[in-house]
Amino acid sequence: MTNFIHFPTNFQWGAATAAYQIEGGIHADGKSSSIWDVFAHTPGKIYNGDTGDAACDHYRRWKEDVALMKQLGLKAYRFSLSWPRILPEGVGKPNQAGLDFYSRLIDELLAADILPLATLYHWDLPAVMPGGWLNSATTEAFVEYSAIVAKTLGDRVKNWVTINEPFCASILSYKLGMHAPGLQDPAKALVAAHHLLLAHGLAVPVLRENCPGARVGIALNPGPFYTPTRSRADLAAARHADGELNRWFLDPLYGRGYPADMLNDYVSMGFLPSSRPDFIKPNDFDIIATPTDFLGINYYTRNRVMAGEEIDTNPASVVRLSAPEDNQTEMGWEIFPFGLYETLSRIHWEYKPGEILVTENGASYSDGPDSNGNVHDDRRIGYLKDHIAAIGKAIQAGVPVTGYYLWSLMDNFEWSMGYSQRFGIVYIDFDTQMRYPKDSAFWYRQVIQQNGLTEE
Ligand code: IFM
Repeated sequence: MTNFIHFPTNFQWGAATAAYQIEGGIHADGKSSSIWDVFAHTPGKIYNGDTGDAACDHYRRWKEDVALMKQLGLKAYRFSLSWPRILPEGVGKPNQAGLDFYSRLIDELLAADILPLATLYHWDLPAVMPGGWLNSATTEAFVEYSAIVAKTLGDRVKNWVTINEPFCASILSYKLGMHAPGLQDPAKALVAAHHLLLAHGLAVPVLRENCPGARVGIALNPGPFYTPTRSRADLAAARHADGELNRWFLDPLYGRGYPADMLNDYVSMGFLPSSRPDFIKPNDFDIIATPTDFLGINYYTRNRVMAGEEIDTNPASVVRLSAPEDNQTEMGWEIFPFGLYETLSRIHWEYKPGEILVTENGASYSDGPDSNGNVHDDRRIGYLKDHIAAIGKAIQAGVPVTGYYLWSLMDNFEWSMGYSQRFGIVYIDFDTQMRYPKDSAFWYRQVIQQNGLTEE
């Protein structure tokens, strides 16, 4: 049985990238270093010692890249702005050359009839900001940066994502040390998470004031947790892990403050001095819950967890289980499209965002060009087909999804994994900077043209 899944009219079929992952030009035209420039140049932090110094050279090849997007039939493009390119001091005088770069890119996108969706923060904080996200002054600087960007680019960009994946920018970056700035301090990670959420809430009205017709949201990376048994201990582990990844961010954004069970956990673990620590100011939860126009969801996989031995005394005693080897991408992430349906439905029913964009979804596979320059990435096509079908079914069930941004337009710098992981539908030869659209790119073009796909 085959079944064609139609998507709504004007569905935003797009692809996504982020500044540090593709631009290169790290010190071009007055750009200052970001925390990722510093981190990537710290020995031992990135696989193979890779850095984003050159990346995909998009800073110089942007025109060619927009032509490629047009050739691939994209209706929308999600990219991020580099804060240190626009404000090399973090605050103060904008760097005109940096703003001009994005201005040209946006003009080219609009001329190609491609809707721009700009992310203000995809992790490349100016390195000059003292204390990074531990300092509440960074939230104020972010608001200043948002105003400048909205004033300059907001006549043409109407769709904005404030912060990408605050979980990664706090927990991975300040607790687990895997991302810049590479701290391993759980208490500080909670301070960073709070300031990121606050920066988002403060920026929403500023974007609206400076950009008539702005539509604003934040992009989270939620996902479901599965346990091998339904034992009390395993469910307790899943509750804590779900609280850390999902509810710690969703609850305050939708007016509920931080979840009480997680506040208890963090106090008992010594990560918070009390359930109302000093870094949470009286008005903060109202600011964080400022209504938005859409919620961005980045989804790749589900999580399998079980209780560790100390679960009775330590709520964070969570053991992460790996995916079956025959059902994972090269990131080691399990292929689980139902988890996307589940995540979209859960968020729709529990939090009721007016609109949802899938702001990232995709798979890492290393297939490269054959002697004719063709890249046969059937495994990626299989992954995309099943995940897009899951979105179609969620829409049929009433979830208001209005766009899909495939991660990623092109292979790029995959953070601590460097260039070893390829998520693109366009292959990049990092030696020659040649671009090779993969089979998945032509397959996606057809999905866009047909505004849907056949489910087998
Ligand atoms: O490459 C990243 C992206 O920057 C944020 N979301 C997940 C992607 C794949 O790891």
